[in-house]
Amino acid sequence: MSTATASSVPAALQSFLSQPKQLLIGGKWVNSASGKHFDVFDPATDQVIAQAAEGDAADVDRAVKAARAAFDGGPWSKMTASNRGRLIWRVGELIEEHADELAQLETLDNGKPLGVARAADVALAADMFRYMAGWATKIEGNTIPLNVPYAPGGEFHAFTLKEPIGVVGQIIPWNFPLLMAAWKLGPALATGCTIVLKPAEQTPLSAIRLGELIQEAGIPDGVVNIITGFGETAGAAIASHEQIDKVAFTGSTEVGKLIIGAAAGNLKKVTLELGGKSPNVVYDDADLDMAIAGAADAIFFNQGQVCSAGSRLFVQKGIYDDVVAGVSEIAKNLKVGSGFDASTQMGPLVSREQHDRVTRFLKAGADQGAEAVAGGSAIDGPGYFVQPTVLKHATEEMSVVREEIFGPVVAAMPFENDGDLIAQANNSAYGLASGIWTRDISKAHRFAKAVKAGTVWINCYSIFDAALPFGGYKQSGWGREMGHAALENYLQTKSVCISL
Ligand code: TXE
Repeated sequence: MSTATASSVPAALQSFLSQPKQLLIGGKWVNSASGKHFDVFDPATDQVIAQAAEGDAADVDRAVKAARAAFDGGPWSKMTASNRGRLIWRVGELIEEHADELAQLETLDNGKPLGVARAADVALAADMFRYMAGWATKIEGNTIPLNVPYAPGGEFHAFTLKEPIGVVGQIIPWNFPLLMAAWKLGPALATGCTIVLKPAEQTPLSAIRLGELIQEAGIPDGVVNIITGFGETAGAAIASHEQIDKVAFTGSTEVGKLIIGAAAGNLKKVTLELGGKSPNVVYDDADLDMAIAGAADAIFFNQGQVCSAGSRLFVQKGIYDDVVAGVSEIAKNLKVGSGFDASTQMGPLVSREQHDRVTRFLKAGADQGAEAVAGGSAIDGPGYFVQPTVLKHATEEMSVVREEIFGPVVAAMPFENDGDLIAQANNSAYGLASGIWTRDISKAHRFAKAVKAGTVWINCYSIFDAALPFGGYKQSGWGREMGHAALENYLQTKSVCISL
């Protein structure tokens, strides 16, 4: 591991950053009702780069009224599906047209390497809008033949209507700020819902810029409302609001449980994409070069701040030392620094809190007997950097194996055979993703069936596509995002039955 340095704010962003960052409500950019703002930091330098309006319950209420008006008889509800699809497609195009600027904004606000922001976050976000644009015209009910036992001889024509669920609240995290907004907004727009979106307080900037692009695309006023602010105030107000019909949340499992409680008031529908502690398995018959590089990428990508990160690395006994040495070698040589430095492979963590949280886990791992073969500590500031870390002698009861660290820290553990592997892999409260590296197709398929996880990557890791559903088993969440599965989250089915 070596450290790169670079300057912060790119010239192209200066003008955007110099304007006040307001809330988008009913098609207008407005101050928060309280007039308060909060600081937005560059995680690479610990410097304040902008101030965003601090929305709270009063602003959420204003946004819900705007979203309700746009849904209940507004132009959005009257628009043909085809025209809705065109506008959503246009959002995707505008993201592409502003890709460099959006990538810079993401690097500045989140810290991730610029190349990653451009190739992954921004490209996937554009693709999500385009993919969902196509679905707008393909939301269809069914005709259903009936056989009603207590109405012999009755003739009926029955069918289902698929209707948008209504006003949806969407609360998103800071690890892929623009992309998480796209995952949430895409299907909600395709189905004809209206939205109150709350970005994470650590990274509000790309969502604000996206709001401007959504307006430029011609999405009618009030369809997308954006409330920047904190979770305990603005987020909680969304989760409990009586006029919101559904809430979609991505974040910690702890807050996911709070969302469920808050949503109970009006029984709003809930989908959750929560934490993970995903097993990544290397068998001794794998292509080891590929598996070692894949295992490193599975944990160090996005500074390990990925809910599906391969944070538990299970390696077959005979090759354990070689694989641990290989992943450690990669970790030691990763260039850590500002995301704006072209040579940087790993940026800072997103915030002081996340930095301190990961550092606490590193200390707990060491105290409990895990050995850091690479890394093992924070890097001196000013930014929120930590070393890419490989832990061995990790055991199942350690907090570094049980809990989501959400940082560049992998715990490596040996396994003997298929039987203990499955038991170990499934020994987690989470079930978001998994990976397996083997040349034996039967082993790969057996694992894919037995592992309790929403995604299985075979001889690859962190492959995402707008068409491929993503979501969790167990305490990793409820429901699926992406693919046509995501549309169901935003639809109601109405049965219509006509006596002929
Ligand atoms: O998450 P929070 P934090 C995990 C990861 C990380 C940990 C803590 O393990 O280390 O969570 O991160 C909003 N009502 N993930 O504290 O608090 C908040 O404003 C309504 C996994 O940042 O869950 C933000 O918009 N909303 C993860 C969002 O929830 C509330 C991504 C996420 O913040 C709220 C992020 C409340 N009471 C963290 N409290 C993933 N699954 O990808 C907070 N929020």
